[in-house]
Amino acid sequence: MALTTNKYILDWVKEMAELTQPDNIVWIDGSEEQLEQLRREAVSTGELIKLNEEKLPGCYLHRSAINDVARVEDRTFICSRRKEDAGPTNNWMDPDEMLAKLRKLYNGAMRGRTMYVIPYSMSVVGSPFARYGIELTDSIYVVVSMAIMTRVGKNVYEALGERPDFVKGLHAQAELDAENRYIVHFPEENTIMSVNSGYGGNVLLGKKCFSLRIASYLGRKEGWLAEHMLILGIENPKGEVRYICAAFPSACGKTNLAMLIPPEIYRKKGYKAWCVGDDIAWLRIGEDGRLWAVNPENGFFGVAPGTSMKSNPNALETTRKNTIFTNVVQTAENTVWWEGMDKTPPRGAINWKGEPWDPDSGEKGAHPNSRFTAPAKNCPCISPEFENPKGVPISSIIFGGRRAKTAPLVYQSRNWQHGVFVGSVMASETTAAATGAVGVVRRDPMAMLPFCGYNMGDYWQHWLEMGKRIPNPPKIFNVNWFRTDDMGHYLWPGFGENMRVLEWILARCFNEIDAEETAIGYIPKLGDINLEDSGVSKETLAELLNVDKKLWLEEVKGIKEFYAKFGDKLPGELKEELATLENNLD
Ligand code: OXD
Ligand code: MN
Repeated sequence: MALTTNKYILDWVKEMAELTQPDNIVWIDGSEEQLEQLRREAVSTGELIKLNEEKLPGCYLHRSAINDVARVEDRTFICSRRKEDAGPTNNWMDPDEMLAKLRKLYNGAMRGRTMYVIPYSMSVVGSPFARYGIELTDSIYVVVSMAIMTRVGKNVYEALGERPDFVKGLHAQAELDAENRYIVHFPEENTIMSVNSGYGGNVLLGKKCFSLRIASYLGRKEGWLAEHMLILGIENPKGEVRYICAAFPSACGKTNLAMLIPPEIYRKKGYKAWCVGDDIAWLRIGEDGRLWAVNPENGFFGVAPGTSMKSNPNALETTRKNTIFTNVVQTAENTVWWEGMDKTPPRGAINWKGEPWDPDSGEKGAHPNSRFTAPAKNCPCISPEFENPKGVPISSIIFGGRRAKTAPLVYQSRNWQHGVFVGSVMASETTAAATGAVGVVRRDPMAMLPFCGYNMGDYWQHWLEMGKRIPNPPKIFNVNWFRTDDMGHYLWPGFGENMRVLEWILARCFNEIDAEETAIGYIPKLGDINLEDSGVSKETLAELLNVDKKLWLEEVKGIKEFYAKFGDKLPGELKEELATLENNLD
């Protein structure tokens, strides 16, 4: 029975059911009873595998189809009415043409199946930040995963009332046909359509599709920002908590930084770190003139491989109950394993494809993009402010990527406009070879390349406009944990040691410390990064902070090439900043 009287929802569900023709429609109410019943049903069909209840209570394993294991950027579309509104970094098709194509794929796609109607909220239901969505899906995996990643429940209907401003999301697994897989956004219609996939990033529509692509579009219209950023609070010995947001491309350690454990010398002094979010931040200007952030999600969809007691004990602890694992190794004792968890791969285990696996075969047991979907409240360092509907005030925005050489360990932009420039030219390299060969640079502005729901040039302009409206804006920095020596060895230990850099950043934000000016911005004075017990020498720090003008002139060339794609949409302010950089390097 329908759980709402909202006419817009009822009409849309009816229309989509007529198109996809499910045998049944089940309205999800968010109750534990209903979710448990669905988990049982999924276990009976093999869609979920119940894991060892003693070792991993409430945990399940899911295997996606072998051809369906990652986000598909080449099949992801922004179908705005005008092509120029999608811009040069997005795939675009005329919305009517795309709809005609999709209708054929959805036609009868749920025959013999059940359509689940999931009401969900991004952010705390009823809060000023909250935005609501309804996802229609024929996958129980999606229902139970959405119940971890978002706030699912009947109260969404109450909060929405009779209003039409919810995000419509339609997902059908159809044939899981990779040739006809589409992840499509109609920003002007508040609509997302996903077909022929069952992989989380393509089908948990609250995440990338809504909270970044649609929300970035809404943010521009309404004067706020939806960003691919973690949110972290650093508590000092006086008990003050200062918050940062940080944007890094995939595989640059966002979840690790979000759950950072400060080094012992900091813990002894009373420093603590609190995770507010690991992937998405919605940012608004507060009444006090600062920028405030909420994490709209309610869980973590983290990459499993590499997560260990050493790299991220908090993440590992987060996954010890009520978690859904996707495409990891299933051990003989019905627990999970992945590469990088420890040094002893299990014997007699089953690989991500569901086949018996021999660790000596040279084949990986877990898929490199295997995932955990875990409730945020499981995280040992989850911030007490996680549920605060107002969010947290942001002192610093940090951009970063993986650069073997060019970018120093840390530098500060001169002001907001320069900071937007720094974010707009963000880049990350494919992993450098051990010989020190430099990888291929991919530009990934603000780590939003695959997630910006409109023209990236307009997006930069929006950032610049926001800066003019924030009386007390966060200071903007760039970090690079991945700088290497000429042999290709990392110079910086990373992980918890990154606290040392955050300490400098926060001290800069509160005008507690001086800095040195360079051609690219401010860098720390050599004595101002605490190296006690870090194993890093002052000489190494000097190398980490070195700004090589020759490399930066090369960088300028790359930026010019990238900027040229945006034509008239490139804001004049960014052209100015590029010219200033070039001048400073002369
Ligand atoms: C990503 C993710 O791909 O967070 O960025 O899953
Ligand atoms: Mn992400």
